[in-house]
Amino acid sequence: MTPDYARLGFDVVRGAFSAAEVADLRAAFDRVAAMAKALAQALPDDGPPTACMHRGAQFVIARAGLNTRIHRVVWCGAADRTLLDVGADPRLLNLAAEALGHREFDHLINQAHYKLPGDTVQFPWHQDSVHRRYGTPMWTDVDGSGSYVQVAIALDSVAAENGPLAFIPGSHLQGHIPPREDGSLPPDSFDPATAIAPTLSAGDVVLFGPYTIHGSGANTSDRPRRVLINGYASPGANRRVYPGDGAGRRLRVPD
Ligand SMILES: O=C(O)CCC(=O)C(=O)O
Repeated sequence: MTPDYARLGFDVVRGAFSAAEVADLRAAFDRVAAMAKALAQALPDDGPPTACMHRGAQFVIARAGLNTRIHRVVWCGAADRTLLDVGADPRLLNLAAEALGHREFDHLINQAHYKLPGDTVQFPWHQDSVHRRYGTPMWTDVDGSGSYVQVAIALDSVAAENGPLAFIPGSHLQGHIPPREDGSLPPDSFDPATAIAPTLSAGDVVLFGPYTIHGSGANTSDRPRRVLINGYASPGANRRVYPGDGAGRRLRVPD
């Protein structure tokens, strides 16, 4: 575990992916976005975000007139092999190994976030432990420090104006915080004024643990803020079946 990951609950690895690799991932995002657009034609105008399974991935999308709002594409790699393969990239697996202290994982999350200009998509402050179903029979923190790590690859440069991921440094030290009935975190559990939103270049990677409070606001710029997110769990932690063909596959750091 890097010192920053241990102290802050997140860390940034600069230049993990080359410009050519980023170009391939962007092309895959474009192919998946074209699928989302075609699927959205069947949705009512201005309806709520709707989950549609297509080619083994779950598209959570809405239609606004001629525009498609892509909230997320869950297990996107089922729909586009390039995105699945990068989830097994040794660079990511080595980061997960360093964070979790072992070399084998259940690959739970392989998710595309687009945050295109004007799409208003945002992610309120939360801990990923809630999404992993902490506190239910579906999740056990087998290693006592979260048993999960999430790694986001930036496909665009990220700054204040295009909806950066922001983290509350040190918030992971509180462990899991039971959310309120509406799903929000208790206001006394963190101070948003302390948030850090790392500026990223395309190809940088940011990793964070399941107890690190994080979120992101709307993209108010005229350029996208795409990230590919992969999430790895310690074997034995998860008992939930995730949407997507092949989700939850077992991966190992190559010898
Ligand atoms: O893409 C984002 O800005 C938010 C991602 C996030 O909150 C998550 O993956 O848990």
